[in-house]
Amino acid sequence: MSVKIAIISDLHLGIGRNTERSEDCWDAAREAFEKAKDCDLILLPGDIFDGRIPRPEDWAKCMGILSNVKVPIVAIHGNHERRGKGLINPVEGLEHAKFLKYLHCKSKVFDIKGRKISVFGMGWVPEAYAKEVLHNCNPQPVEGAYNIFVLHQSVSPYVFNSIEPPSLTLEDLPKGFDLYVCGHIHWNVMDKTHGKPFLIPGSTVTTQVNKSEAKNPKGFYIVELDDDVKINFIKLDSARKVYYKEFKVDNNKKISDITEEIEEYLNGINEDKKPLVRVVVRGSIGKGSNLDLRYLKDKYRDKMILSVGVRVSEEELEKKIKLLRDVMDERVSIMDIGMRILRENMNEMKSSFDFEEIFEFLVDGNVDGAMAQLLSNLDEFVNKSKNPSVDMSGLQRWVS
Ligand SMILES: [Mn+2]
Repeated sequence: MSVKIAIISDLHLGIGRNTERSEDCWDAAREAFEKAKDCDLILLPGDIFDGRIPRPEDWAKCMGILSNVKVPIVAIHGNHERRGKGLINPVEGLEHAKFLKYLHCKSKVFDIKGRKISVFGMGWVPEAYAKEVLHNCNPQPVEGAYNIFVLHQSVSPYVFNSIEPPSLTLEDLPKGFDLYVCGHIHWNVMDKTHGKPFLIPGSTVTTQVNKSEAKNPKGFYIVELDDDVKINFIKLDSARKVYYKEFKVDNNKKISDITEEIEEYLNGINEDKKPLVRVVVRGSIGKGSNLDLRYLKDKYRDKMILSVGVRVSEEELEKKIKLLRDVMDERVSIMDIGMRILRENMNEMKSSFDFEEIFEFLVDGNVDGAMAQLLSNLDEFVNKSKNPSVDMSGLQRWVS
């Protein structure tokens, strides 16, 4: 008898609230679970929720969906759900309510139709630490089981965000597993490592309108274990179509020609459900030319959800704009940039502070926790500080 495992990743429940797309993540989640209902096990490789502190409305809807699932669910947390030490992340929250089994640096064996299925899970950690954490976890396959290894990281060559380079490559994943599964990346991938399948289902909902997401359908995997292993990608019909197109311009092109070209392209798009359309204009235009395409969004409002990017500038400036855009698109980058700055500053002060812990307290708005952590290290800090320019008077006020 065959065993079917559904792998549904990056549901991002709660994304796009108060926008035209607020129901998209829920439509996708409902469709995915509906299409997975004859499966025997459901694997969620992180970013179930879009936020680390979901709103009650999102909890309620999510639990409504999960409460209809009759088979075991196993999950890890993604970068969107990670919280500091000692704090409960929302995936753990779902485990407390018995909706699923939560794994972080551990495994769980399921007995399904007389077969042993072992899942080893590692939730998201900042990319810089992924290799070390993986090494410390020391994942081992379970003998006599079908062994699945699941994580939520960039795994080179599959990189979510160029700001945060991966420390892991496909080759670094632990040997001896039958199937490797990765969340985090929002487009679907079927590759191999150590001679076994490496699957990225991609997100069920479009989070960024870019080239990769435009040419790649939304959906999830069903892995069917019989005498052999069958892997099927199940497309989601509820997903909005995504269109992405770049227009090149140069100094010789007239503004009216550019707008005409873009409108011609937009006029050719016709979908029942408003598609997500992104148009990007690149190149350089003559000094003083005013390329303002904001009117397009209103003009096509009834036909599509349109965003327009105008990237006409010199190269160095363009790089900086890209960095800013990436930062705006992905919250984790801000966290990582923040953490990097904090770490650099603290290294400069030659302190032995646990900057990561302090940063996590700050991210969670727990200023008291951060302060307590600072104060507990203060004596050591004062003794060790070799930097006479550090003004300690402000901090010492707190301990006196
Ligand atoms: Mn994600």
